Amino acid sequence: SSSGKKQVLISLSDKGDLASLGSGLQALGYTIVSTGGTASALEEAGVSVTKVEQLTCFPEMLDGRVKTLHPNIHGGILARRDQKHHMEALNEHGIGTFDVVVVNLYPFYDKVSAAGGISFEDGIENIDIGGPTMIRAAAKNHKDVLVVVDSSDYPALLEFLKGNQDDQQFRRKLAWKAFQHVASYDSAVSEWMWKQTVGDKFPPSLTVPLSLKSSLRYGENPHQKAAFYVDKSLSEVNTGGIATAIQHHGKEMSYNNYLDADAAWNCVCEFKNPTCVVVKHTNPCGVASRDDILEAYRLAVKADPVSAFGGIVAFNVEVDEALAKEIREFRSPTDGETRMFYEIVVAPKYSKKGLEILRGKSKTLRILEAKKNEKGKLSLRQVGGGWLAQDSDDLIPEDIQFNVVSEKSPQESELHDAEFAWLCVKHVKSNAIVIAKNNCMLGMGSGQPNRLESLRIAFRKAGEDAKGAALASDAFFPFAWNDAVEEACQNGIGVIAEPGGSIRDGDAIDCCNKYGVSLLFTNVRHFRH
Ligand code: 93A
Repeated sequence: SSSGKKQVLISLSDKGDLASLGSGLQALGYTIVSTGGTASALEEAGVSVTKVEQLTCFPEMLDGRVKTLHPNIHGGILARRDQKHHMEALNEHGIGTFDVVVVNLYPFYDKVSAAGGISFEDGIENIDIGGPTMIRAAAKNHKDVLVVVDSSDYPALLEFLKGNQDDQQFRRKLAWKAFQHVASYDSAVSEWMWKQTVGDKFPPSLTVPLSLKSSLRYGENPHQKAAFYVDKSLSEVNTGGIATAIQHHGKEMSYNNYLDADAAWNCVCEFKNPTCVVVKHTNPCGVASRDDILEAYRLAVKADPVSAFGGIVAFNVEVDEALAKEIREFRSPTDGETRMFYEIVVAPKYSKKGLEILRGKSKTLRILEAKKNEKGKLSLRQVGGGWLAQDSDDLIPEDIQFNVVSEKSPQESELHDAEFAWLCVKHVKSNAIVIAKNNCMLGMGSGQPNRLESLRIAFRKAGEDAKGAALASDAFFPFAWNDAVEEACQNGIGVIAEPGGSIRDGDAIDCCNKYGVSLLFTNVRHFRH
């Protein structure tokens, strides 16, 4: 400062940990300058503080819109200490320098996304102007001004100030964080503003910056570097999905682990009854719902034990002691001997005992506790030079009509099987065919460049069990005769569910009528490219 005393500027909306920060800085001999609410909070904590108005010789104006926007504040942040004329200018005007700036912003995102929402006017008033200005100024001049935007950095800040070694890396890291913070803040404001002009209609404004969650050991393959980012909005409000899952145990999650766990979790969350889903390479290879979750687990593994080995097992119910034991002990149905091995178990909850038992299964087994994905999220995928955006595929069976188009009507149980198969097929990569019966997926064919091939794979897996079962196809059958529909009928399928909408629909209907099979048109498609 002009008097040579070390000064820190503190202006916080989130006043968590303020008292310890304030007393820590005071103990180190800093003069603390603060805005109204922050100053009161510091005084209450017994920390002496200089009010911003004393420096600006201006009252807070315009309902607080102008508090810190003043040369006596910004001169003290932005002046270059190594430029003689900068320091002379400060002296001339009696402006002191700031060594540290600690600011967090009006909680704009929380306010506009609060249940019930807020009015347009309130949204506007929650746009912080002075705060980002101080943060950006301090971050620009980080060589001489430490900028802190995150309360988890307070201890490191105090440690740094105690030592007398300078560290430009530390300063740069804080500056990086500061610019990230302001960028994510402004993108939240801009997205909200966009919605105020176009409503929730497409296309959305896409400015969401991502925040780095962790570096990954490698990508899809060991020669590819990789990292995991989360939506900034995700880290601000703790929403669901695999990105916010808690890992209780096991080896570090890999790039492919995240993809597979996401697929398994998304699929299992579709079901209302206790369900187990086994995923391998992002495709469900076993799905079963049962009142008894132990049985559901065994059935899901049995559906394709070879694929299930080394797979991801997901549950939509708590993993308790009995289930954990079953996961630990269950032997591969292929040889009846080898204990099943998995990469990941994911569930909404674990009992204490359940977790303890699973931990004992293997050192590496990743145990994830996840929260349900939020509906209505945007789905983004990268292509060369750009991004594709779409609504996530949130359709549930209740949204879908299963219209009977064949002469034969399905029995109640067949209709139920068709619905179950339909829920599964949504999560299988196109071209997708699922065969299911009695709340259990018996076979699936995925990712083949033609539907007939997927169908053949599904039947091969289902074997004799396919008789009387339901078959779901993620898109319509382009040709019926001598093709997929006929082959399904010949294999003894009981009911077929498909979107319909092909110019050859008539052929498919004729074929089902010839074989006495029920055919249901859903009018919706579940491609998954
Ligand atoms: O209204 S502002 O955009 N104008 C300003 O000049 C200003 N200065 C600080 N917002 C401003 N702030 C913000 O006030 C800070 O970013 C901080 O979030 C908040 C702290 O206010 P108080 O100390 O009165 O609780």
